[in-house]
Amino acid sequence: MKHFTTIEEMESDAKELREIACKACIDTWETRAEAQKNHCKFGEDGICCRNCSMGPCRITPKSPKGICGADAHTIAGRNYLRFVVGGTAAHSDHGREICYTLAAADKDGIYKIKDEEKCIRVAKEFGIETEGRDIYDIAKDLALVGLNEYGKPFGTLKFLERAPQERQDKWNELGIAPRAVDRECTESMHMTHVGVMADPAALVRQAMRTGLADGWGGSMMGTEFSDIIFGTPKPVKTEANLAVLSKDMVNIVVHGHDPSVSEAVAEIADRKEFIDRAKAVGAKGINIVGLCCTSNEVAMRHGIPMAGNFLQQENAILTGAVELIVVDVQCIFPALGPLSKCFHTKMITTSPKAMIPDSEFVLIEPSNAEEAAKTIVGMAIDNFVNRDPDRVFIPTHKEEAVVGYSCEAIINELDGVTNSFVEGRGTWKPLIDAIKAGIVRGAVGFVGCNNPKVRSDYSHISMMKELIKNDVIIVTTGCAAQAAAKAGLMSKEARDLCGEGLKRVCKLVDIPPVLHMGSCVDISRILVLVSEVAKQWGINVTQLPVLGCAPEWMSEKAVSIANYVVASGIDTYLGIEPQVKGSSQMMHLITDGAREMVGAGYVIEMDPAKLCAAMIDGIEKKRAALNI
Ligand code: BF8
Ligand code: SF4
Repeated sequence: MKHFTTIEEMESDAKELREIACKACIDTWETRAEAQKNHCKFGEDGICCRNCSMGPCRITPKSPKGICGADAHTIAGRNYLRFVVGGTAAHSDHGREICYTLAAADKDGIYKIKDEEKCIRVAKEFGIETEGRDIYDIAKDLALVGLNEYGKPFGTLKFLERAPQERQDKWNELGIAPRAVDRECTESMHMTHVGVMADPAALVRQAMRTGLADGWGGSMMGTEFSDIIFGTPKPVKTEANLAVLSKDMVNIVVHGHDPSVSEAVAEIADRKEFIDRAKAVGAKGINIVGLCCTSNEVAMRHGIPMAGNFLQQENAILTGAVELIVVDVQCIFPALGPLSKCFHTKMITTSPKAMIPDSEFVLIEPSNAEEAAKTIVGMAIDNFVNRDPDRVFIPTHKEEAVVGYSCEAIINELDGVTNSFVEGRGTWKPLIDAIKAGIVRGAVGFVGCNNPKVRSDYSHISMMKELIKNDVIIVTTGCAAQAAAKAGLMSKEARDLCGEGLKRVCKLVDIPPVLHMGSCVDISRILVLVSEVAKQWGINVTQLPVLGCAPEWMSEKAVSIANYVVASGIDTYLGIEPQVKGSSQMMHLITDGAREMVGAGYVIEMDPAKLCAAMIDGIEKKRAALNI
């Protein structure tokens, strides 16, 4: 059997890079996490409130209420909702930027319409006239209707109609169908202001509503409109881990989330005049690699290699081989600025929303993207001569991966095995049949970040291996997806790690057992997948042997995601505790209480082996309830 990079090998690479940092007297997340050890207990338990200046108030047995009378349940509930708002705002504001990119798309510009069919399909869904119209006119109208989803005064979000009727009815019954994206964020901030909402159950309902505005609103627009502009992903080969950096090319790292930035940089770097410029300074060419979700975006559409996930961002610079790192928004360590100064690396920020000390700012927006990307790629090339070969250490581990499994791409692969029965074509029927027959026991949407509170990537990799061994197919996004890629789980050879049933299906359909569905906003693809499977199966989402899992999550976005996944009817298994432990009512509300409300809730377990066993058990229970 092929050797798959082990977690120990990855850790040994990281250790060598950390030693480089030590020698250069630079801190890294490991040293800072050590210095932050013994986190504030009130913060961890969610029972510190600083929502007004009578406080901060902390809940203890001696002082069970804040000055205003808010108790642990109210305070933990408010903090939880504010966490969700942060996540929804981030994802949705990314989605909003994509709307503006779509509005600016131009057949002669750097942003074109690459998927016209999808543009027309989504425009029709939004009630836009498409017959006989120029595709760019349709795109502009679609962008405007999309932007309106952020602040429309009446109605609920358009994409909610994609959900099964049972879910839509449930959301209406509970009063949690999100209206406009910005309205839910604003209302949540209002509710958590001093002297407003004090009922934890209502705070949890609003957390779901706000989360749903992310998943079925901002994120879904981010995904769909990105596909229209940059192309709907199709399976493509790539490589993952730090060894994708090149010792003899100009290395440019794209990091962040908004593909408008990375696509422009990648397109310019591919032009002959820039490749020639790179050769003129002694490099063999230009090597673009990605970090975090930006990496997922460009890997899915162009096969651009993935240098790593969240806790690997500093390691990329520590290789000493990066000429330039260009970032947009989200999950970018401020530490990268000072760190880049210790090497020849230039760090470029591009969004007025995310400026970082010790970096240079080059604004990228739709109107100047081409020129700005030229400037940035030019800066990287000019910086190649400043690389010190004696300070270069690029670890050797990397793995091949096949990425780019959008829903459209998976259906296309499934069609490959349904040639004989035409009625199944273009549907999820082959997957449903495989699950019903028990060849595939179920599916897990594996998502989320890295978190220094747990061994980096260990939960992702060990749990995914265990799940595929148990014939559970995995769809994954975000930093979890990159962990899988680094461990070789997105290679076709990973079939050898599967149980007999899943192995057979993967061979037949010609897919890896862990399917890369993109960045974190692309969890909206998983919502569509699960909804369509439920509809075509004729059962509710809550009945499907399908689970969500975020074993190493850390961001506000992750909690927003967890809320919409649960509210969409999918049990979600967390390996890091949400910060509400100080309230027994909140702990109930996000687990069994949520199950009573929406038919799904969290399962929280810090031990990855136990978490995984609970998931397999959860899948088998759902199967038993369906008599399959
Ligand atoms: O949005 S998985 S660390 S990179 S938050 Fe961030 Fe978490 Fe990674 Fe993408 Ni998602
Ligand atoms: Fe204290 Fe209440 Fe103000 Fe919070 S809102 S800081 S609990 S007084």
